[in-house]
Amino acid sequence: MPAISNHLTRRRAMQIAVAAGCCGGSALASGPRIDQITDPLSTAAKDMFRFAPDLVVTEPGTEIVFLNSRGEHTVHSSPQLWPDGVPPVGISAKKEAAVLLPVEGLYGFRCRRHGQYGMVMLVVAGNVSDLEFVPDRIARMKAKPREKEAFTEVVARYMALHL
Ligand SMILES: [Cu+2]
Repeated sequence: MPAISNHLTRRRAMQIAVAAGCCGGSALASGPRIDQITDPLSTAAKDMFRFAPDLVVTEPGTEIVFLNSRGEHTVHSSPQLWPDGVPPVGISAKKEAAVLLPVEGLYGFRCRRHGQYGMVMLVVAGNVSDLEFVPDRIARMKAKPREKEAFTEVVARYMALHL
């Protein structure tokens, strides 16, 4: 990329960041922010539609913010990977939406449209180390194989990185 173009891009990014900081007026949480991405240059469907990041480890009581739940992407809780007693989540047609994680546990999220291609993500709130129940829960999901694989992969990544 030519230097001038790079410079302009950075400058524009700075302007946007400053504007958001001074005048955004948002009452939303400042917790982890999850973007929803459509990448038409990707060669694999699982990368073409994705949450970024797709793994967040945080504490109970955190609010996370989902961006770009518009047009084609949604954020829906996965009932099999969801703490008991916590209300389900369904976000669509929102530029920005906060989700409170009230208790310790695993919070699985999927895009209702692209979950079948593996567009899922996992939030771990608290110190969750007993994951023996997870494979059975994933097996019982009413989901396409690719979605189950994606949940299995992200849970394995959490275990490898944090346990
Ligand atoms: Cu999607």
